[in-house]
Amino acid sequence: MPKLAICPGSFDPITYGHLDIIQRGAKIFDHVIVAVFNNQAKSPLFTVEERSDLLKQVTTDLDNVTVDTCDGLLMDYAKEKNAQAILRGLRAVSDFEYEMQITSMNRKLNEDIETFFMMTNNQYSFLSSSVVKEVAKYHANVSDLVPEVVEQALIEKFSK
Ligand code: COD
Repeated sequence: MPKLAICPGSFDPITYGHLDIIQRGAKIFDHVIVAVFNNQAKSPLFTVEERSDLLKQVTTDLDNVTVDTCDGLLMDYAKEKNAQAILRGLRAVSDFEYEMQITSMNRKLNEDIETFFMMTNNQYSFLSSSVVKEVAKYHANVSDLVPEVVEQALIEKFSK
């Protein structure tokens, strides 16, 4: 049976750290669905549609990756798609604690779907969407942190 993984996140906006996890995951799984969640707790800068549009643009070369938007519980979504796995990235110990909590809850909700973690590439271990937004707000160069279309979208957002 083809192995399908859901790579969920806020992606507000997508960074090279996210993209690295998606690209590496696409080499392991037959298909990866990148699911953009409307995580209101994080007061997003970009709408779900804007975030998913940016993701689509930067993953066009990955044939086995699709992008979708989602509201509601991750495990409901994963079951609806018949996914076998959830794919997450790990940067630091702080990520680990948060992921342990979420993974335990997700396993309670559906124990048939496994969560897989991939260690960040060293060069992206400090990278987060929050850091990117913080520096882009002050018009600093973020070209080595995010793809060009994302950099342009940030410039537009912060010029308003
Ligand atoms: N290197 C490697 N990985 C990275 C990097 C980096 N530089 N930056 C981020 N990542 C990883 C993150 O660790 C994460 O795995 C993924 O990329 C996405 O990151 P974010 O920050 O865009 O997304 P999150 O962590 O805000 O996503 C949280 C969810 C939206 C997945 C979560 O809130 C959720 O599942 N919501 C749905 C509701 C639900 O089911 N809740 C039940 C759980 S209790």
